[in-house]
Amino acid sequence: PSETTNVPKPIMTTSSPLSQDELKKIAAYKAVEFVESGMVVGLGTGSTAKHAVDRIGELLQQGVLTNIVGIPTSLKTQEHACACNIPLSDIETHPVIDLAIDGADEVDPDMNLVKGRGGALLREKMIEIASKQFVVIVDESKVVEYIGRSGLAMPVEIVPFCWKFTLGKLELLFEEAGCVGKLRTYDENGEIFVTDNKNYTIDLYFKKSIGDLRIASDAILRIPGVVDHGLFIDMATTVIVAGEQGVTVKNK
Ligand code: ABF
Repeated sequence: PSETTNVPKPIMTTSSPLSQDELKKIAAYKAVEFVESGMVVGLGTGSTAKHAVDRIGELLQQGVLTNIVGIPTSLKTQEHACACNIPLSDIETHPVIDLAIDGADEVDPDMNLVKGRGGALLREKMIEIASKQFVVIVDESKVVEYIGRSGLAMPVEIVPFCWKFTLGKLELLFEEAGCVGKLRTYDENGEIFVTDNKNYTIDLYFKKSIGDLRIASDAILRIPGVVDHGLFIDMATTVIVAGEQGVTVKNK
């Protein structure tokens, strides 16, 4: 059974609404309260997770936290965590992670997630699956009734070889959901986005629900050319949502 606690909003300096970035920061700071000295910590990617990395760096600097080992989920996070003087390692050296903190693009009522719009889904999944606790941090705009509800992309990382073939197979798989796949590019000039693992990303858009998430996940992974996808099913152990009314902490 899940447990939900409402924590009062920690920052109330003005009556004006908090920006989305302020909400992300509130969620991130709340998650860092779960970090204890001596822990191996998975460091997420994206603008929300960046606040958590900043906070861990700050607490290390102040001596409030000691002996932390960070496991970055992307090259970008690695660079940023290095700049914050967080000692880093990887899952070959630390195959068991105490706690990972990361953002998400969608969170459903069962704490299933869509991730990967930040382009780092594969390393995120490898690291977060290896984590005893996985704390997801979002502002309230990411909370959805069902996966796909936001109308935003569900990313799939694929090998570059004959990518149009793989894109076609993905569209066919979700034909009934009105799926359209788009190869991710950096910008309108069409330069293809390349992941940290030298792969491509297909963003899938659906007109209808994709139904059972486990069936969808297994079917995507059976397509040759697919490396992994942005559905994170039954992985989050805690979801922290920051909204105008305060912070909600939901545990599995
Ligand atoms: C990563 O960053 C991704 O899995 C997710 O796609 C994205 C969320 O970005 P942001 O925190 O910038 O909204 O966690």
